[in-house]
Amino acid sequence: MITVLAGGTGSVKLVRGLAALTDDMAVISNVGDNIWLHGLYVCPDIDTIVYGLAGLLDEKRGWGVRGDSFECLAQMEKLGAPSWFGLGDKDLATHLTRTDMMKKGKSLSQVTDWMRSRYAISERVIPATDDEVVTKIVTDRGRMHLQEFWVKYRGEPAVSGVYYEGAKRARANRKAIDAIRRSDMVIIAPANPISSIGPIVALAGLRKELAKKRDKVMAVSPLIGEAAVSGPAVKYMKALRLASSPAGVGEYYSDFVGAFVIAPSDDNLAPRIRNLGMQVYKTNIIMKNRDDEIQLGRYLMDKVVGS
Ligand code: FO1
Repeated sequence: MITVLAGGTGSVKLVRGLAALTDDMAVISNVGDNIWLHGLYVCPDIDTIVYGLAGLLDEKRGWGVRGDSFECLAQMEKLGAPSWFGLGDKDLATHLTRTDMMKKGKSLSQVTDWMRSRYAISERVIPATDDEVVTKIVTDRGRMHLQEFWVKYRGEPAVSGVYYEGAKRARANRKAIDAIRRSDMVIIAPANPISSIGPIVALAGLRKELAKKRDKVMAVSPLIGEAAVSGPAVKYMKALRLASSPAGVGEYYSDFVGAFVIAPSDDNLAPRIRNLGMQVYKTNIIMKNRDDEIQLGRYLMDKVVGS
């Protein structure tokens, strides 16, 4: 069995590649970018993974439902409601139903499991916690929700810190802990280390469980050289005084990751990463199409079988 720790846009490609190769996979999803908007609970990373596995994802944007319209949002704008977050009409059906179910007492895990069955996905998608953990960005325009920083302000403000509100008192999802325990291998997807993986490993119960099987935990670098494959990873890493390179990501992961996969062009960083007590593997980590996704998935799976 394989467990993947995942964010959204960057992670879904690898999750899809692995899903094509195994029937026994659990995905532990980040919840730090979940946001209450218009009275609805929106869970971007969970939805990106579910839509991706269901073949519904808008591949160009990397979020939302393919072919969606934005009539409701346009009408809300006319009514003077905040419209900075692009909620599509079909996507709204997910948020409406989820919020209704949660208000009637279902947990986020139960709702996510329901989504998986409605969208006919066999992989388990497990929110890292059922409690609320919110990724907040400290900027020169004040502290704000990650979505405000990234979408409303287009990632423009200067960043001096990142923290996970609620993470200390949140309980790690029991199912996520069980999945890690039962797995032959845990893979950390090439996601933003600070805003996608950070909120997951900020949960003490999960971090402890990963550290216990560190030699079976393998991370794929989200960076090649100094450039983030997607998103504002470099900006967050600089704020946390981490080197904005695969070596910086390695440092951030070093207490719970035993093997790190980097691009061949980052070979020069391999000794620094090995010094952190990690094995280093080099292969193509850019996934431009389905073949690349499966190829990287197979490469990672072979490492476990071969070990
Ligand atoms: N990202 C944007 O850049 N602009 C949007 O308007 C936007 C809307 C949106 C709606 C639903 C959803 O699930 C994701 C959405 N995202 C949007 C992506 C999201 O902001 C982030 O990329 C993720 O939270 C990071 O993983």
